[in-house]
Amino acid sequence: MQKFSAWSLLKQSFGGHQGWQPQWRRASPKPAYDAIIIGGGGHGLGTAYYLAAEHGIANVAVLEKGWIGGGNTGRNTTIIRSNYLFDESARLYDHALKLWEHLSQVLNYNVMYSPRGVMMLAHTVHDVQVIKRHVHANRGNGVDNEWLSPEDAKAFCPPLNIESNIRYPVMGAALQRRGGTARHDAVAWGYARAADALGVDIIENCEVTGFKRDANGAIEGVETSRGPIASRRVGVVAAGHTSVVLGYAGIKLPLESFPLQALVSEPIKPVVPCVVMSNSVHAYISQSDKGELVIGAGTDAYTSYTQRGALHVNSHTLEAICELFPAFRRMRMLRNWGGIVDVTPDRSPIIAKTTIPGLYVNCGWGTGGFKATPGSANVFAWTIARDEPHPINAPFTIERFRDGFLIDEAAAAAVAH
Ligand code: FAD
Ligand code: PYC
Repeated sequence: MQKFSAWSLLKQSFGGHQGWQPQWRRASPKPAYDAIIIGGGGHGLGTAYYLAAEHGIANVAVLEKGWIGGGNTGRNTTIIRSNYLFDESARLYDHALKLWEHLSQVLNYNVMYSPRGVMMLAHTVHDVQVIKRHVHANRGNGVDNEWLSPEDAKAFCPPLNIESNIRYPVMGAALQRRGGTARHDAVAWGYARAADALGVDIIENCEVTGFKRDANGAIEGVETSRGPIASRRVGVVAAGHTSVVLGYAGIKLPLESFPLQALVSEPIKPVVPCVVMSNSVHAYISQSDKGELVIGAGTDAYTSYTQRGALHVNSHTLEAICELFPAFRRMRMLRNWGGIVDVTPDRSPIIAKTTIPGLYVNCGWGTGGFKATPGSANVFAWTIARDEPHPINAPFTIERFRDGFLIDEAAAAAVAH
């Protein structure tokens, strides 16, 4: 493990990426690797890092069609929590949360994980019942979560409006204190730098366009915009585009891709001390270390690969935010953007072997995969290295959609995400 250095954290926080130049920007792919990872987001880079760090497989290439962290990893609103209902999900997301707690030290790179608390608001009797069910299930699984009265919620987040005369009055909230936020691009860069130091090749501007198979149908490499590259093990982690990539191998998955967007306000002094989420009004908010209010909504209603969403989705979100936080009515939007998320019918991910020997897939994180990054990468590396799932990702198969063993966070959702 690399040593934690307060000086390097300080340099990264205040001096960008000074002192470290990404060597891979000049790298060309080698003809063959022990493993290839398609997709240079946090999950893909993390997978390469854990393959090298925990399984001794360092002759790995991460192939990214654009630039690392340019997909959803660099577009999300960085909410981290593990308050999922089902045992399988709680195990997976809490595995990730435990890794978040030490990630800056392990990577010697400040990912700015900030456990400032994630509060989920209840506005109806149904919300109260569903959210309380989550609190009890979480506690039964050893995951922290607690129920707050409206007054306690306001004490935790003073700008919150708990007046009873608004459209969706706050009837209480669940609070996961270990939940919070992190700096998204630092997660990609931190894993990239650590993987690079262990010998992993990170190849940007390298789009995978097909697979090569041997006479038995097993994977023997990929076709790319920079030529063919050989490997007997290929992991696909191409959020939003998984169906396209696996389509090159003739595999169909139960996935749909949707735009999801977010926005930030002009920066202001610290005023929102935690993350506040509300499913009923489709809005959530936190404040970045730069001072911007970070605000997001649900997905658009139609499928698309456009990386931008419909304007009315933002308008509805902002109406809700202004009711819950009247003090923000006079704030201005600084910028907005979108990403493409791929969604399974039960809103749980797939982290699994495929029917093709040597081909593995990690997808279907929908609107909620940032929080899972370290845990997902960690168990996916295990799956690729050992050709069998880690006990934590064993339930997250493709076959569950055929056999009916769904992990139906969609039906159980206290939040849409
Ligand atoms: P990505 O970072 O998207 O990486 C996949 C990479 O694959 C991309 O860089 C892409 O260019 C590359 N790729 C695709 N096709 C190919 C190809 N053919 N060849 C080579 N490379 C290819 N999650 C949370 O937990 N909390 C949140 O608050 C949250 N907010 C969100 C807000 C928004 C607006 C969005 C869009 C998403 C949000 N998410 C959130 C979801 C989260 O961002 C994703 O689940 C997560 O980042 C996925 O990470 P990844 O590494 O799998 O994907
Ligand atoms: O998964 O917590 C989440 C989330 C919030 C916003 C988008 N995803």
